Amino acid sequence: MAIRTNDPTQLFAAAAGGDRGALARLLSLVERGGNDAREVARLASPHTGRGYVVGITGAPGAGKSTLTSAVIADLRARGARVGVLAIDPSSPYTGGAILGDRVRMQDHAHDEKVYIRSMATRGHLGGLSLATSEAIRLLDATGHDWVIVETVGVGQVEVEIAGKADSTVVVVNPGWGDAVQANKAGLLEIADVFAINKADRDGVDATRRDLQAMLELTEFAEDEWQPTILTTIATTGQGVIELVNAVLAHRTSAETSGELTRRRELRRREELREIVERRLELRARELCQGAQWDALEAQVMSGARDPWSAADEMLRGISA
Ligand SMILES: Nc1nc2c(ncn2[C@@H]2O[C@H](COP(=O)(O)OP(=O)(O)O)[C@@H](O)[C@H]2O)c(=O)[nH]1
Ligand SMILES: [Mg+2]
Repeated sequence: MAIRTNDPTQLFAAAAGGDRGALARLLSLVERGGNDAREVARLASPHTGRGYVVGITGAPGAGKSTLTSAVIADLRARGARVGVLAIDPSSPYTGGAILGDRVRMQDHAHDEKVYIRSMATRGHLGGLSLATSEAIRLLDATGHDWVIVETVGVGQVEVEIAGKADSTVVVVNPGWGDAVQANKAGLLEIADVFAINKADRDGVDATRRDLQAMLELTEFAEDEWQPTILTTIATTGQGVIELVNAVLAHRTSAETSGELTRRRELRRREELREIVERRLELRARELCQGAQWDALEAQVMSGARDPWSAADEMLRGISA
């Protein structure tokens, strides 16, 4: 029976028991931000750490959604429960890209053990980045063995989001320059596995050479993971088993070396810092208005007062 409440505690209990409707509502609370989102974070936190987070990133049209769909099929064949977040900040409101993602993943629409969500982040306190962290935490805490996060790897925020994963797959295409573009976007640094997708097209060898040449410029420590480069044809599923195996190999390596623990600790620390910064930012915006502000602003504008001491006076109120 569908649950008809917006109480986070009840919703969380239902979602943990496999109720997808309850999970959908919790994710909506997360997207909206505010007190309910905080409550969801509080409820989910103690139950996290079991799910494994895989980021799939790359340029628009590289085949990320098609590849994600094929990866879901493989993980399902291995018996796993899978949650997917499809994030495209370049078109948060039009829904165009999101609709495309939906279509490409609709093979799994009726699978009870697959949950796919397109993220919209209107109004969330910390924007896309914090909302994504929350949503990952929620999917992890509600029993998803794998959480796949599809992001467009263009732009600093997007690359940051891609970096929230335990393993990151960077999708490039054959042909001259694609690997170079990925490098410029900062994707080389976060890649654990490269998938040269659309390997049914010309130029696979050139792209592979480009990637290898760029990786050769990177210094790797002796026990450090060196990114795997492999080829896929997402539309037929070719190479997808190998891709999942490469992610599993990276997972094993990161678990053994302690890198996974280190990455997760770093992520939590970054998130904490981000929350503090966002809240201070909001508080600052609140401070820069009202009667006291107007008076000080007028004094500074006329030159009667220097801006530093005026700022000091305003900031005295910040702890209140
Ligand atoms: N020829 C070919 N086309 C592909 C392959 N993978 C994806 N596509 C096509 O590329 C287009 C973009 O794919 P999509 O998964 O939406 O890319 P995204 O924007 O990275 O998520 C679609 O028309 C797919 O059918 C592939 O391996 N080979
Ligand atoms: Mg897509």
